[in-house]
Amino acid sequence: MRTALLRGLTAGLGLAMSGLGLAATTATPAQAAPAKYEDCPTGYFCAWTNDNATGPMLKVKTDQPTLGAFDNKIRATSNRTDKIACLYSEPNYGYGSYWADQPNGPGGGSSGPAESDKSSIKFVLTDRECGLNAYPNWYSEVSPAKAGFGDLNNDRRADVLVRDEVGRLWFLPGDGTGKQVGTGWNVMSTLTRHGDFTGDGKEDLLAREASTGKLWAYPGRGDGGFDDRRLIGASGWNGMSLITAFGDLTRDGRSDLVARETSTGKLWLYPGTASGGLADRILIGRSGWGVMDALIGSGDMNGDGRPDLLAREASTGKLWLYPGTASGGLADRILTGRSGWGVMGTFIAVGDYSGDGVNDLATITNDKYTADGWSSPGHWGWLLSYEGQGNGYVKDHRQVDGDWYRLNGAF
Ligand SMILES: [Ca+2]
Ligand SMILES: [Ca+2]
Ligand SMILES: [Ca+2]
Ligand SMILES: [Ca+2]
Repeated sequence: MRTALLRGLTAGLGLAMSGLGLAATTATPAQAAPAKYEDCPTGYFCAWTNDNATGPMLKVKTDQPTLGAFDNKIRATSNRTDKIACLYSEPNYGYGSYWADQPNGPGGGSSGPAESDKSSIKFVLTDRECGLNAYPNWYSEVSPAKAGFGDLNNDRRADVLVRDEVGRLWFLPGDGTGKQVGTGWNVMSTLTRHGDFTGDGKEDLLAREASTGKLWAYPGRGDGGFDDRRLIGASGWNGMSLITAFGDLTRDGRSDLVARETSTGKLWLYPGTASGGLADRILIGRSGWGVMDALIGSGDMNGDGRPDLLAREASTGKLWLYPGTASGGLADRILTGRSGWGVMGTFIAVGDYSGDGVNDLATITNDKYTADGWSSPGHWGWLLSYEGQGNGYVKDHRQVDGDWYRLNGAF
């Protein structure tokens, strides 16, 4: 089945505002597949010069910067590869418009005039890659001091990990580039990082495996990549609905973990230990945490040197700050974000990215967001910057980039 350029049809804003000016082409309804579509063998992308898979057939499985006799002649396609075929209106993958043609089953395909301006074909793993990099652009400034978290490669620049829709993990060092550091991460239902758990001074990644409820530590190598994982939680972690690496609340130099228990609404602290594991848990929130739908290990936000916890209240969209205390608990909360935080799909807490030494917050919007200057919601995938003020509050948001869409999380 052909899928229209989703961005162009449903959200267009991001690309339009970044000047690419995509025009969505009109989709034709799926048609019953005539037998000719079945001429396309498994592993190939096929195209025909006439509707309904008739006429001469193009059969390819590698990128085609030009289409020769098929240039501007394609009227029907069947994608029997296991990749998305990007069909561009210009040669060399240039476009005024493009289709992201999803893989078809045997005999599947689509046809119509919408295909007829296509001049090049590229095969990719995710929809994003028809028009963008697999990863979004992340920029950060050098911070005056090491923060101890949010910096996998220890260069004092806050970095971000992004998981794409096929489970590849990308390391974004903060200069707009990205490096692939893993595959297969879609088996994890939680990814979180905040500082060093293994004791080598390098930040690590923690992950909960969806099928087993096991909690794994992936020791950071100090370059954005990870060494072989270690089991730090043998079972039971599927009973937790929110898990976030938090920073060192117990003041022993090791990062700790907090988790909200689904059945009780209790908040537990799991202290990191000298051997790189987790000690017996400590109850730090007796009740009431069930109303929260996001926990964010933001680091110290109120300037007392102790890590703090941000939590979003689901029903109100309020953002609360729970200051970490000297005794390893949480003090009375303050309302740091009055309302409106319900439009955030993802929170990114990687410390100071603005370069002033004060920890910041970033978010990626969900489809309830209304972008500045627009009247109706639906602008998902915007990166918003909330610079910290150092007193527990953040500055007004800045709309940074509309191309943080079609990802499977940022950490
Ligand atoms: Ca860094
Ligand atoms: Ca480490
Ligand atoms: Ca604090
Ligand atoms: Ca800052």
